[in-house]
Amino acid sequence: MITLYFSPGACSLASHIGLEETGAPYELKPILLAKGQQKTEAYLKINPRGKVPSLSVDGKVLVENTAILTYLARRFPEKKLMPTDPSEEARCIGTMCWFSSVVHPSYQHSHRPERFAEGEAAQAEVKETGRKSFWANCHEIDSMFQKNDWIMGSEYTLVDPYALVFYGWGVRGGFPMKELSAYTAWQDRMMKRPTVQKSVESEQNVST
Ligand SMILES: N[C@@H](CCC(=O)N[C@@H](CS)C(=O)NCC(=O)O)C(=O)O
Repeated sequence: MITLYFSPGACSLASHIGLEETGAPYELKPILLAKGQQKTEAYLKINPRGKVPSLSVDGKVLVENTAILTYLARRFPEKKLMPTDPSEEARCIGTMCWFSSVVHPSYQHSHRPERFAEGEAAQAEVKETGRKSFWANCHEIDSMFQKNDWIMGSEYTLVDPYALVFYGWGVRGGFPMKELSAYTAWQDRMMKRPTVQKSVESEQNVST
């Protein structure tokens, strides 16, 4: 049995779409960040870091989108969700590592400055620096689509659902995402995929 622990609209959406792409049966367990459910004793037993996503596969827990998406692509090779050529696969992993270690933290700085600095002035500075970095990162993502239909090239991969998370956060954070024409055209393409629609809609239907 495969179980995904997620929170609506969080970065776990990437793993949720990834799982949907496999066509395998799975169950969803909402962990509502807004209600602090990631810090409950029960969830900390699953992921002691108190973060989503977590993917439980027959009782073995995997964490981190990069690891989960790579696992799903390898576990279901017939779905061709990531290249099998080692250097092409490494290019995908490299982009996901950049998402996780640079793009995601830049949004966190702009959204949750109180986690990184004490005092109003310091927090305002962290927030402003975070906004600038996040916007620069969105421009870089936009440039990745200039010649390609999908983020890694001509083929859809599980790196695409991860890039969707940041588009959504950009909209939510009031960034002028429509100015990024290639990223926006790709987002429209993504939203036409039934797997993406299903995952996004099911998260919107979770009562928070
Ligand atoms: N690098 C991790 C990031 C996980 C992460 O920070 N998740 C956030 C949601 S977007 C979370 O669970 N935050 C809860 C908290 O920090 O209390 C990944 O990609 O899986």
